[in-house]
Amino acid sequence: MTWKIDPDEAAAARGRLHGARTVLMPTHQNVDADGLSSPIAMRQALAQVGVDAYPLVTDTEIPSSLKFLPDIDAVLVYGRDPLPDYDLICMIDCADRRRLGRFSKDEADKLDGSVPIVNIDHHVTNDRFGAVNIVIPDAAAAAEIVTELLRAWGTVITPPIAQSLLAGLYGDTLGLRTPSTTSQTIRTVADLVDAGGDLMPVVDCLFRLKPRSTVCLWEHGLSNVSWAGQIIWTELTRAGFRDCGAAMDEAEGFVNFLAGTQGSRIAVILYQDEDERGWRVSMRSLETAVDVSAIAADFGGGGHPRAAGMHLDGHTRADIDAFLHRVAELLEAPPRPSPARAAVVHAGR
Ligand SMILES: [Mn+2]
Repeated sequence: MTWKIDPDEAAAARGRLHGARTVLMPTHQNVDADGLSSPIAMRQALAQVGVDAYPLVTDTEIPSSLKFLPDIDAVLVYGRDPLPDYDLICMIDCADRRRLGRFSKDEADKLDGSVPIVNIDHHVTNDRFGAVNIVIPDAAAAAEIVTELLRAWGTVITPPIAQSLLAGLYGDTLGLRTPSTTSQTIRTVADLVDAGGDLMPVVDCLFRLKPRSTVCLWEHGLSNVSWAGQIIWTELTRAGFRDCGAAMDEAEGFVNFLAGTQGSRIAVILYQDEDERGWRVSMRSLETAVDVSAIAADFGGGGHPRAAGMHLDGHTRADIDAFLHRVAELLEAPPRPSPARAAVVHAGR
C-alpha cells in the first residue's frame, strides 16, 4: 500500500510554514521519538528558508532516551523556558490539540483559532483541527509524512534532518517491526540512510541502552503481573517509580514486552497518577482482530489499533477490577470505533 500527500495540501502547508515569522511546535503528552524528532526535522527544514521554529515539550522534561537527537538543545520545555512570540502553530503527531499538558489550558485562546494551526499527523482519530491538515493514517509515523512533505517542497534533506526522521520512523515502528511498516516505509528509511542518517545511535538509544533504574522498574512490574482471562496486566505504582528512582518514560517498552506473551490477547499497564487518585493506562495487542483504540475509546481514550491509551479515574481495587472486566467484555464483543466522537489521548505511538 502506498500513499501520497495531496499536492494542494503540501503547497498550503508550505505557504503557511514558509510564510510564518515564528512557528511553535508543541508535542503530544508523554512525548516519544516520533513526536519529538518530527518537529526537530521540521525546525531544521524551516531554518533553510529563514523561518524560526521551536519544538515544545508540553508536559514533562525531555525524555533521556531522546537526548541523542540533533538540535535537542533548541527544544523548549513548557514551564522551564519562555515561549517565543509565535504567529503559527505546527502540530506534528498530535491527534488532539487539547491534550498538550498545561500548555493547552494556558494558551487555549491561541489553540482555539487566534493562531492558525498546521496539523500533520497519522492518527486515525485525528479530527482535522488545523487550518491546513495533512492527516494520513496509513503512514507508519509522522516522520514518514514529514519526509514526503520535505521532498514535495524540494527541501534539502541534510544529515541531521535524516537523523531526526530516522529516529521518528524507527521509534513508531519499533525498528520496522510493526504491521504499520510498509515497503514504502522501508524505502524511506533506506533513503534517509543514504541522506546521511546513522541507524546505530537510533537503535542503541531507542531499543538497547537503558538506565539501571529501568531494569529495577521492570522487575517491579514483572513481579506484579496478573491475568484477567486473556488480558495480561500489571501496575506500576508511584512507590515503584520512587523506589527505583525511575522516570515515567522508562516504562515505555515494558507494555510491548508483555504484549508478546503467548496466551494473551491484550497487554495492559496501569501507571499510577502523581496524586495516586487514578491511573494512566497503556494497552497493546499483537492480534489484528483486536482494536485497542476502539476499546480505549469506550473509556474516553484513543490511539492506534495496536497501541492505545486512556485515563482511569479511581484508586480502589474494585475500580481496577471493574475496568478489567469491561475490557474483557469489549474483547469478546468488539465495539465499533467512533473516531469522530472519541476523545483521544496519544498512546505512545
Ligand atoms: Mn507517531
